[in-house]
Amino acid sequence: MAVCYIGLGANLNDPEQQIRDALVALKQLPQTRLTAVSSLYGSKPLGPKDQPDYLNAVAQLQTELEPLALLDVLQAQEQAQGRVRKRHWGERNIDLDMILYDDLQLRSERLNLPHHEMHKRSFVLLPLAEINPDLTLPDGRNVSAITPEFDGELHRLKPLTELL
Ligand code: A4P
Ligand code: MG
Repeated sequence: MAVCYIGLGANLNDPEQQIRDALVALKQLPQTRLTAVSSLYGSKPLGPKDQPDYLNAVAQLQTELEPLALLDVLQAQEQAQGRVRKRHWGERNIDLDMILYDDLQLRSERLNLPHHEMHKRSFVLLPLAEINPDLTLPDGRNVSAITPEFDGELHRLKPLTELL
């Protein structure tokens, strides 16, 4: 069983419902258990500013799916929720990014692990720290030690634990 963290982001077509639908889908994945889910957070868009604010959350999975098989199901779920790829870092119904897969390090065309931007993103780090404050990041730092740098960038809106 691998422990894996998934970042969820949405800023179109009822973003809260998009995040909830994606979490329900994660819960139903084969050979996988949804073991923790962060609160729902609001954030300003990273990238183009002429797009709506985002809702973000992070989920923790235990899975027997291999990394590329997990990426396949995440991308299928993005498609199922009507994601249309418009522009880099642009608006979307749902974005499902694999943040960490155990401590696997992988660089390939389809999949980079850990997610290359994770250590710069408040909407990844703060929900991660909420789920697992003792987590050690790939650069060796403790997630809780760096989240204060991002205070104020993210608004905690409500728990999602009823989806567990
Ligand atoms: N890919 C490689 N590694 C991974 C991984 N670890 N997890 C490949 C998921 N996918 C991975 O992704 C492009 C390609 O990355 C995929 O084909 C996959 O094989 P994409 O999701 O189709 O395209 P994208 O999302 O436009 O590009 P990118 O670079 O993934 O953008 P991000 O990093 O996902 O950022 N602002 C706020 N506040 N909150 C957000 O959630 N999200 C984004 C998107 C921009 N601004 C945001 C937010
Ligand atoms: Mg993405």
